[in-house]
Amino acid sequence: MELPVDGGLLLVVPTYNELGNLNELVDRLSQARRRRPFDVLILDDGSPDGTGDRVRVLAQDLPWLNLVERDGPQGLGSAYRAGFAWARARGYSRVGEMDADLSHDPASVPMLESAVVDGADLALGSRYVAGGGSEGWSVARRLLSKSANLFARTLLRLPTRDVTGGFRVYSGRAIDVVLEHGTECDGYGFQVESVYILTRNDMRIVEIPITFRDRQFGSSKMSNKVVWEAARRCVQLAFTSSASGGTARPPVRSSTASPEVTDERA
Ligand SMILES: Nc1nc2c(ncn2[C@@H]2O[C@H](COP(=O)(O)OP(=O)(O)OP(=O)(O)O)[C@@H](O)[C@H]2O)c(=O)[nH]1
Ligand SMILES: [Mg+2]
Repeated sequence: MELPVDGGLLLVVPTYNELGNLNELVDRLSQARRRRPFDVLILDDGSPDGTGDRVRVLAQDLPWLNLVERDGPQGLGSAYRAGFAWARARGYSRVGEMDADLSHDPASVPMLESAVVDGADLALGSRYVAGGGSEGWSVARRLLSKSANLFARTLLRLPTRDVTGGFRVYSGRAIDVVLEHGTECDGYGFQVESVYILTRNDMRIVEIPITFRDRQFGSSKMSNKVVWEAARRCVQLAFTSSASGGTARPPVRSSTASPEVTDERA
């Protein structure tokens, strides 16, 4: 009988113009993986500031650091879809996501991964459970985050407190479900879509308190376009769900998962 092999964790980190954060990010990832080893994929969309070039140099001495480069900015959601498929095609059993701007502390990666090893399908770094929070944000930015969460949670009837947060570790089967059902958003709406898909598929989501810190270097890619995209998608999903009496699972679209993926271990 073939024994199940644990393919480990791949942490996907999308980057666009994050050169000012890169050295510290890689240092802190190196430290975190001493507690529990994991691999990292930086998915760079042709950053004009040379982020991709710098990652390529660093990766020469760090076998756990991988780089995928695309031509131009295609959005966070698109980067994650590509990174998730890359991970599963290579047999990783867990997949994480984290921003490159140090808003998420790499030291928390092992804690999130442990929750998945212990049986969660999604361990979500949460600002909105006891012990979690955010630092350095303006009142307006705080309000935007809280209202976006309230809007999505209410409309889609989601029990998860922080549905927009992007510091997460998924089980392999959760990643496969997200890839199979398909997501459309390219901004933070992607995070909401993933929670929605997993909730409707009865997957186990646990929230682990984290402190989010506003970026110190580089600029935010948050825009009105991204906010409207998320709002529109929530309304669309809510209508699809209520048209079917609230019992519908998200519509299955053509799979974006690589056909090479045969790993069912989670
Ligand atoms: N590959 C890729 N990465 C992106 C793109 N847009 C944003 N990112 C990265 O996604 C992560 C989150 O982007 P941020 O600009 O910090 O946006 P945010 O965290 O949603 O918003 P803030 O809370 O304002 O920081 C960062 O690591 C960005 O570099 C993109 O089009 N392509
Ligand atoms: Mg950010």
